[in-house]
Amino acid sequence: MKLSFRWYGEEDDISLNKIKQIPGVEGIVTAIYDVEVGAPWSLSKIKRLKGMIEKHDLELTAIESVPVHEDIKIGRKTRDEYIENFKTTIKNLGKAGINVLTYNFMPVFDWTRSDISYELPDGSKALIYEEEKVKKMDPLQGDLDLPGWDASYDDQELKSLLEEYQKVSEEDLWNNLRYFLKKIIKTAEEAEVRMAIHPDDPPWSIFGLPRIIKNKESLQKLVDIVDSPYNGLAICSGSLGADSDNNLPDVIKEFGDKNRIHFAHLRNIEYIGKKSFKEKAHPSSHGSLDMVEILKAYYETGFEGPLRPDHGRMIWGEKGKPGYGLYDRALGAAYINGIWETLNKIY
Ligand code: DNO
Repeated sequence: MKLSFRWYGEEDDISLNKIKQIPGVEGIVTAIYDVEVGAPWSLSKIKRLKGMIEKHDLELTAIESVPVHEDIKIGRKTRDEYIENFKTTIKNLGKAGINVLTYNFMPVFDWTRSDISYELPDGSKALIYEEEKVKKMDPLQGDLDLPGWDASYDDQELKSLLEEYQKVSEEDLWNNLRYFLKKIIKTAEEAEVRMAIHPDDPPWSIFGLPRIIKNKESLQKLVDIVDSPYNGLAICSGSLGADSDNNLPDVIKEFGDKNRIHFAHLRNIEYIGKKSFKEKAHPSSHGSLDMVEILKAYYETGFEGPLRPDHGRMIWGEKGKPGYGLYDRALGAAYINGIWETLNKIY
């Protein structure tokens, strides 16, 4: 694996210099943030981004993410134009030599929590998802604003979008995803860009919206849509792992052996109810997921793609983007690095 770190571009308070100082980190995952959702990414912008990263002796190991326009997810008539734009972005990424593209197919909202600053007993602040609280949340009231959410809608637009989704069933969403993949995977193959879908986070429906990428069965359904290694997965331990019925080492072995995992996110959570969890520090001793077993599964499948620590808590008084401070993620990177080094020695 290539140990990587997420960076939010030039606006990020955490500089590439600082990231470079984390032992073992060799890759950066990032995106272009100043292009409107649905518009193509130009080759010059991509090259500029890549150049900035390489100047720090780091490698741009994955794009996270290219957002998929809602017209594609809803299946509006205008989707073809956005699919063409997406293809242009894939081609340009390929021309720049960037080979992993993460995306997701979650309607309207990306990852969701009920509180982004929940105080743990040690005084650190973590993200938490409590089903009862989320049920009472009104997305139209702007209770929350998370880094993955598209903030470009005004209230009216958001309201009509949510209304339109009332008519979109899970099966419709699958059909729209199928339509999208059938159109883009050939381009991805030609450009040598591996598509990696991120699972829904959490892996169940929220705010009455359909969510479909949530377990082994749905991952299988996804890879079957187009039988190509370029139609692959980003496995996020914290997202899939939020459902305790998902067995992560088993999922990793299954799809890793088939060369369908192109990107890995490592995060620990602690179950506090059937559909409720707290985000915790990375070590297995702090949460419900066994990180050694998860990393061992990647190791055994010969995983060579980017792997990054996912969300961290806010510790030592740090303030920053929810989940994306420096300190706790750096501790996570060091922990992952230590396990990997050990696996290398004992195998
Ligand atoms: C959350 C992230 C997600 C992820 C997208 C991928 O922290 O893992 O926002 O980047 O869902 O498209």
